[in-house]
Amino acid sequence: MKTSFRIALFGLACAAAPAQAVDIVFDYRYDSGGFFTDDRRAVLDDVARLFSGNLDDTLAAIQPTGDDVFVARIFDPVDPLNGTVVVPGLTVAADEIRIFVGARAFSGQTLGVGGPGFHVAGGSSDFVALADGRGEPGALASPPTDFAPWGGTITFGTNVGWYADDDVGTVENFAGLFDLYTVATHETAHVLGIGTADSWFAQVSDGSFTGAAATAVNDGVAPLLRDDGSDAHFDTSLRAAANGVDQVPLLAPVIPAGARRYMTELDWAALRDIGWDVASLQATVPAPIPEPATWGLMAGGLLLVGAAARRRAA
Ligand SMILES: [Ca+2]
Ligand SMILES: [Ca+2]
Ligand SMILES: [Zn+2]
Repeated sequence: MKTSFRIALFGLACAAAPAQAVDIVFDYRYDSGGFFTDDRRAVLDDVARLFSGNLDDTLAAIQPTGDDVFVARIFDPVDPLNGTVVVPGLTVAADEIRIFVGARAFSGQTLGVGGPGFHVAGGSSDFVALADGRGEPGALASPPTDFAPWGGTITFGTNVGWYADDDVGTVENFAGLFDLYTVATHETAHVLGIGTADSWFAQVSDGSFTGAAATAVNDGVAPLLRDDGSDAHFDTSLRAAANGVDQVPLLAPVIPAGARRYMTELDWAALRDIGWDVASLQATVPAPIPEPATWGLMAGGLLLVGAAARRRAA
C-alpha cells in the first residue's frame, strides 16, 4: 500500500515542478539599502521564471575541488560604473545563473545597468574549460557561437519612481512610474549576452546585428543597432511582435515612464543567435504558477490517497 502512496506523491511532484533547464537566481546579498522589498522581489521572481521557463540549455555546475580554483568577480552591484568586487567562495549549481542585484542613485536618466560577471579559473585544463563554457562547446569556439555565463550583476536606479506589478499578465495605468518588470527583463537579457557577449559581437557588422534568427524575424534585414558606439542595443526605429502586437524591441536603449514592454520575437531571436536554446519566440510573461484552488485540489487528492492507503493498511 505504501507503494501506491509513493507513486501518487511522485506524480504530484512532477505536476507541480515542470522540468526546466536554465535556473535564474536573483541574489540580494548586496542590497545594503533595502531596495528590494517583497513586492519588487516578486517581480524579479517573474523575470526569473520567464527566462528559466524559455531557455532549455543545460549548463554544467562550477564546483572546484582539489587544486581547481574559481574566483568570481562582478561589477559592484551598488556602484557598477566605478568598481568590481569578488564574490567570496562562489560556487554555481548545474543550470544555475546567479544574478547579484543592487541599487543606487545614478546621475541622469539611467534606470538600470546590467551585464555578465567575470571569473578567473585555475587548475586542470578540464576545469578551466568547464568554468569558461559550462559544457557548451560553442562558448569556447573561435569565434564564439554560444555564451554560458555563471551569472552577473544588475543595478537599478533609485532616483526614479518604480512600479512593481503584482500581476505582470495585466497592464494597468502607472503613469509617471517606471516598470520594474520591463527594466529587469531588459537588464537580464544583457546578463545573458545581448550587447555584452563575445558571441553577440561576433555577429555585429556595420552597425547591424547579423544573426540569422534575428534577421529572419526582422523581414530578412539584419536589425539595425543603436548608433552610440556601444553596439549593445537595437535601434529605437525597429518594431517587432510581442503577443502579436508591434512594439519597440525590449533591447532598445530607452524605456519611457508608464510603459510595459515585453521580450519581442526579435529579442528572443537574438538570444537564440548568440547560443541560447530558446524554446519560444513568443514568451512575454512567465507561465502561471498553480492557483491556490488548484493546490487545494492537489492537497485534497493527496489526502484521499493517504486515507485510502491507511485504510487498506488497517
Ligand atoms: Ca498588472
Ligand atoms: Ca547555449
Ligand atoms: Zn540596455
